[in-house]
Amino acid sequence: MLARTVSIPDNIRSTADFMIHPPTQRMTRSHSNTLTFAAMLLIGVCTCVTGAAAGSRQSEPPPRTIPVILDTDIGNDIDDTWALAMLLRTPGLDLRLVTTTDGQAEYRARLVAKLLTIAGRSDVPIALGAGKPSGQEREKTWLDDFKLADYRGTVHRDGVRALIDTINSAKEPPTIIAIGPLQTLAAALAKDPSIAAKTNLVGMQGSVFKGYGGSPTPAPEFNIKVDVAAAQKVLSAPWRSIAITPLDTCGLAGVSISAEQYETLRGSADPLVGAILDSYAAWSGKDAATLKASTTLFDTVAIYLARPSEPSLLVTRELKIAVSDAGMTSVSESGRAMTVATDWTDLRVYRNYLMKTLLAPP
Ligand SMILES: [Ca+2]
Repeated sequence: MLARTVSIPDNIRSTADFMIHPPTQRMTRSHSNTLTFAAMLLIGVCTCVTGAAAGSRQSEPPPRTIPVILDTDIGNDIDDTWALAMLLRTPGLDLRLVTTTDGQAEYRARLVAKLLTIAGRSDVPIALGAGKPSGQEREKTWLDDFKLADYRGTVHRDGVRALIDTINSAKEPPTIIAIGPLQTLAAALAKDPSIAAKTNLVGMQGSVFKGYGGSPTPAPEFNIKVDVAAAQKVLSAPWRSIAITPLDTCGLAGVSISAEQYETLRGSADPLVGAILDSYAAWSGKDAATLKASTTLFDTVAIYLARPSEPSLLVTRELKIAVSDAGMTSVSESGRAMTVATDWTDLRVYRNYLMKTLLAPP
């Protein structure tokens, strides 16, 4: 793989010799045309459809900022890595804590720590969460010799306690963005049920009217079926609010970075973008140069759903959702009322939003 060293923030120079993809012309003519057309769409068809939409900075006040806790099984599917980077670049979302979930806490925390270090965000505490080991450590080779002890920020070994303390000490209600199986949140609720009433929950969870890949048949979704009891506990708890993006909206093949967009990312000199692409290559077990597009980026939709900017490209419905013992998340009178993102107004515009967010200056 062709690579070059890049300047990294002063506070992380000693941690590693980070490599990224070579700079190429930042934007080809075709990319430029595509983005120009997308900007026209944003202005003409749905002005300020997103907080980061073209023109929003001129005509809209900045979005209010909300404190956020990210609960992630990063290191399972690669989409958590994309989602964390997107969260760091999303206006209005102030990341206060990252908790891991679904076991393998050390491995997941190291991934978070390296990404935050590259992003120059070692101000964010990392907390090792609950769950039994469940899968391969597919991004392990990207971690090289990066140890958790290399992280200059705070690391909480008792992540469940750190989650509870962070919520209880928050001056305004935080939002938990849950993009993995729910063992850590279930453990926190078991220890201190009072946290629910102080917290908003946004999740990449479930499958209501559609299954994977837009299938008309709903299916037990991964984050639910890994620990159904945890999902039942968390998705019935008395949170201040619950909003989910189920497979109906996050599980579509179009929730991804296209081949053309991928080439634009490959040409970016941004260390965080380089880190995404390199860890994606490690995860896929392929040479970075052979990768042409992203996989489905399920978890990025939860980040989008959590942001305080309005209006949204997501169509939402207020539904009562119950989690069955088989892991189905179905509409039921006995279910918990929540906001469910069931459709997109324009998924192509979301892909452009993803790119704009990922390439935004830190
Ligand atoms: Ca995930």
